[in-house]
Amino acid sequence: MADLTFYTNPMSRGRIVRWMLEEAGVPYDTELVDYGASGMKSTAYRVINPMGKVPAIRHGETIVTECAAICAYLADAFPEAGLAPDVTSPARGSYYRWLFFAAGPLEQAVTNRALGFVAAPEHSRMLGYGSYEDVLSTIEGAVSGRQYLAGDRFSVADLYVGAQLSWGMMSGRIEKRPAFEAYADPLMARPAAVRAREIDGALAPPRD
Ligand SMILES: N[C@@H](CCC(=O)N[C@@H](CS)C(=O)NCC(=O)O)C(=O)O
Repeated sequence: MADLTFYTNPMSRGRIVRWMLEEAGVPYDTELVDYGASGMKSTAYRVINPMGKVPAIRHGETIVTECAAICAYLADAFPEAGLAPDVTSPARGSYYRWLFFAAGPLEQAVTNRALGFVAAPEHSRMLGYGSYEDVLSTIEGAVSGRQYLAGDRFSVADLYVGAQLSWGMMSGRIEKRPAFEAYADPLMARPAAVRAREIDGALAPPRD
């Protein structure tokens, strides 16, 4: 039994963490959690995540929830994988900036829009993401002409932003833009990303 347990469902944001685990190249056990009362919303699972949601990890005695936090935690817990800029590196600024931007404003703007919540323009001051349009043009500016967001090598910021953009475009929640595709497509072709998709694809229920 590994010291690291990954709680997930193959049809969930857990796919982002699976990719991260495959990039880190460390041994882990997977515990599949079903949607609903007997799985994610059970008393037993709420000990892991009181929100009753996946993904989550347990590393020794440490429990981490929230995709972006899990990925950042794993990068620091397994530094030999080289998935985060050094804490003293100036690239750490861009690393935090885009990781938090994608976990907050980008996710909220895209989800709210997909669900049909339309805020009046005068409410954009109160909304952390301002507007969907501003969020998309900001992230477009960040990725345009760049292979990586933090310094000159792949990091968790790319994994998380790339996953959001790629799966967002695939589901139609994020409009396709050439800059998004040019940035995200090579990330999704990384061997660890392909491996992660294969693992979760095999665990997912067959399509009718
Ligand atoms: N902010 C969380 C979102 C987690 C989340 O909403 N997960 C969904 C699956 S993608 C879930 O577990 N939904 C089950 C439910 O709420 O009943 C993260 O980034 O990890």
